[in-house]
Amino acid sequence: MHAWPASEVPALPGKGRDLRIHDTATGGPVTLDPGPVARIYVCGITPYDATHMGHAATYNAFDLVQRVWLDTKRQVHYVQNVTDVDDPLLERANRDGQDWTELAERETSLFREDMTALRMLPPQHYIGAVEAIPGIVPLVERLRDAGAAYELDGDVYFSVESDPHFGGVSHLDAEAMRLLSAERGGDPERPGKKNPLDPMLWMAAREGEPRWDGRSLGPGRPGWHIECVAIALDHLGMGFDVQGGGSDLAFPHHEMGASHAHALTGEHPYAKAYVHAGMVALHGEKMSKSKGNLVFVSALRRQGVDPAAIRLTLLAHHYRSDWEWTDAVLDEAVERLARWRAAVSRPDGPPADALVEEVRAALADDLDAPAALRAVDRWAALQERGGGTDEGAPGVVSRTVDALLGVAL
Ligand code: 5CA
Ligand code: ZN
Repeated sequence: MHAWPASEVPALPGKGRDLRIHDTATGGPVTLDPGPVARIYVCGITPYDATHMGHAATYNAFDLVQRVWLDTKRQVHYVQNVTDVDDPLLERANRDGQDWTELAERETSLFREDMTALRMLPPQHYIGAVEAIPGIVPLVERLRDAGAAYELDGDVYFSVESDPHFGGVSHLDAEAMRLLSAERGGDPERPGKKNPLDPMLWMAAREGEPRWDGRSLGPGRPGWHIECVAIALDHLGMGFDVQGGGSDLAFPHHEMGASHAHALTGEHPYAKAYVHAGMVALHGEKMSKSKGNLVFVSALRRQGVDPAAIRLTLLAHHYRSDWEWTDAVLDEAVERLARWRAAVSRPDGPPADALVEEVRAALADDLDAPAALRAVDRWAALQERGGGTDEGAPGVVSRTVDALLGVAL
């Protein structure tokens, strides 16, 4: 699949800082030390509805990770998937009497437009579940042949007990895992499973549903977790730097993904850090396609809201906190954007060197974007009061905000 166009990332004076970030698996901060090419996998959308602010907030967090790395002069190898075949997508297409491939294509196109408008850096590899199937089938066969998977009425399940590290990403107790598994695509109630938590790797063809050649597995379609593992192992390999997604993916998705990968390769860890963004809510509840309480990026764009203001709204919240989308938080961002634009529109202003370092320090410390915004606010306030005559300082501020925060002033 093609991704979307990249906006340019200006180079900044001085030296970038290494990223210290909260890792769900260890429950604390880790300082990442990627090689010259940092490797990141971020779980992509299931394209049955448009991009909402929750999605945008999560992708914003991982865009910042990349901008911090780029500032250290590393290259970034970024992979993202599109879950372009799965139960919720097929159910929505069925409900609305439309072709599931057309629905997926339409929503994926809209996602690309939204990501472009928000200046999110594109992945080098943007891979659909459907195009990954030829790579998924042999992995499921290998897991089965190694005794890490078993068949149940034609479906193939992964045995969580085959991985001694199982549980090491989310650290939940058995009851919590069971509840979340039922809520998030698992089937703990299905009789005949070795462990109720065992997730499906390959689903035998169902009447009226799309199917693919599964070689020795028979016709069917892939499970969700193996999709991301197949794509990540193919393009990044084991031990990549960051596995990213919203906090609702820690269990079961990232837990199962890590287990699949351990069982397949005999290596540990799958990712050096599991990084999870908080949930954005609307009217007190997590924004979700299934509940329909959504604010769409595309709808705001159509109403004429500047994408830079949308991005500033996301940046005003720490990526790990859960927060509520309101008109007021957007209004604040619109005002901030206007203040910043006015401040950089003059040829000179207060010195900017310290600001570059403040923004760097804030982001390197677990992506503290709100602290970065406060630093820029302080500079803009000084400028407003006529606080300096440094030639070119506004240009430096503008490039800093662009390079590190993805906001074009
Ligand atoms: N296709 C899978 C991942 S492989 C999936 O979870 N798709 S999704 O469309 O449901 O979500 C895409 C990304 O947005 C995930 O990282 C998810 O955790 C995140 N996300 C979904 N809802 C919210 C929300 N309300 N707030 C923050 N992030 C969210
Ligand atoms: Zn995923």
